[in-house]
Amino acid sequence: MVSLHSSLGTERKLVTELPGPKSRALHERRRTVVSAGLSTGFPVYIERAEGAILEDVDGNHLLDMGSGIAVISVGHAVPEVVDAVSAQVAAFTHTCFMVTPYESYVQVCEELAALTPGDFPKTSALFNSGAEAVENAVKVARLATGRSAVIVFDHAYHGRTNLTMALTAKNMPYKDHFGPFAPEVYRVPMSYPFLDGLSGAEAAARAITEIETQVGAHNVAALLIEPIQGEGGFVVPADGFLPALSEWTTRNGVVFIADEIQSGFCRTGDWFAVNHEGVIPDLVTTAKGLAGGMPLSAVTGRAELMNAVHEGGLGGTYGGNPVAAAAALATIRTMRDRDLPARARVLGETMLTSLRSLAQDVAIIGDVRGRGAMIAFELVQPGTKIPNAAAAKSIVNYCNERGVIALSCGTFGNVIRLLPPLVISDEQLADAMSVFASAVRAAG
Ligand code: PLZ
Repeated sequence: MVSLHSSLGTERKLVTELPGPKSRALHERRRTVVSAGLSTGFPVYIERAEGAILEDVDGNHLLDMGSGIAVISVGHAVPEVVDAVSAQVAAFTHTCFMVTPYESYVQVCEELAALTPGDFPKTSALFNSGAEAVENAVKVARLATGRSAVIVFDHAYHGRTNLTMALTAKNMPYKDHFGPFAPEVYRVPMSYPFLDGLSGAEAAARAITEIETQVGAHNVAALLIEPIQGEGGFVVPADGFLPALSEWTTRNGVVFIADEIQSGFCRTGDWFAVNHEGVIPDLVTTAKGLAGGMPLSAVTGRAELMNAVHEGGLGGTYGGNPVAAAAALATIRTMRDRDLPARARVLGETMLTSLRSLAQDVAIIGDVRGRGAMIAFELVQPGTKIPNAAAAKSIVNYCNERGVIALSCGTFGNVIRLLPPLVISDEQLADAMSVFASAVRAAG
């Protein structure tokens, strides 16, 4: 039984090699009962966590630089969320909002309406996973416009369900042999400044020309985009790209859907990544950071679109579950009280400064980019832009084996992303950055 009261401390601390003997035994046990279709970034089995520290079953304390893929922005086991969730579990865990509703669902929707950009009436519907939110945003856009085509981008990631696999760009591991995929999905080029060298306006014109010539604006229900791409490689589009697309959608009656599932909720130093360029989406999908680790997602947007759906057209057994809703309310309160957007900006400056100085000494870092606490570096063959996935793999392994949980991403698997909990301390971040630096030097 895990003690709920003793603190884990704040430092990385290794007491066995990683993975330790108990983790190795668990990993062996899993083989007989867990589908081989699930990958494992690093097979250390976790027993407890606090702030930015993970404690594994062997008693090692690891520093979390991935936040469970951008979920634990408020930190692990933060008291505000623990208390809210515990109280809600004791009160009631489920009724189904479609059967007998409860206030916390309404409160989450009030928060979403207030926090998402745009000064107009907004309504929301709550779901469980990011993929489910994206699917529902597309349902709403199709119904509201009476059109069927959906525009997505190179390097996009939107989920693993049938429709969202179609929306996702990368074949392996997400799509291979899982087709046939949903129709009426059209992919156009993304703005990827490091690789295409185009301005935002040029990249937008390239995408818009493809849409108009290959699909026809009047057939397009929605344009769906991650304002900063996540799985695809932390691709930050050139300035002006998102505003130009947004303006084009408005002119053509196309629903602009911002997928803020990875970039939203303070991650980029603002509540949403679109805020940096003043872009106002018609619909926003959120999940991950929204509920401090509980499964919750949302579609939020213009009331006239969201309310165009016939009664009963949106829903699900668990969507907006009361425990997840309580977690979201506590998470949002914590983000506000601790001004986590500001903290994300500070963390981002520290990470960028450290990575940029490293990039001057090593030839394998081709690009350093990101915003707020969503930072990445892209690894290349020295002197070229040819992807270097082997270097990324060796950097991730080096960090993991030293107790710093690191994640890669990118269509070519050659990008390392840094996604610390926003409550990580300066000392913890300095420790993590020094391990990343040694890892890069070893790989270079
Ligand atoms: N949209 C922008 O980042 C989830 C995927 C991990 P779900 N990203 C992590 C994996 O390999 O499955 C994501 C995202 C963006 C949608 C999703 C999908 O969110 O909660 O995983 O369904």
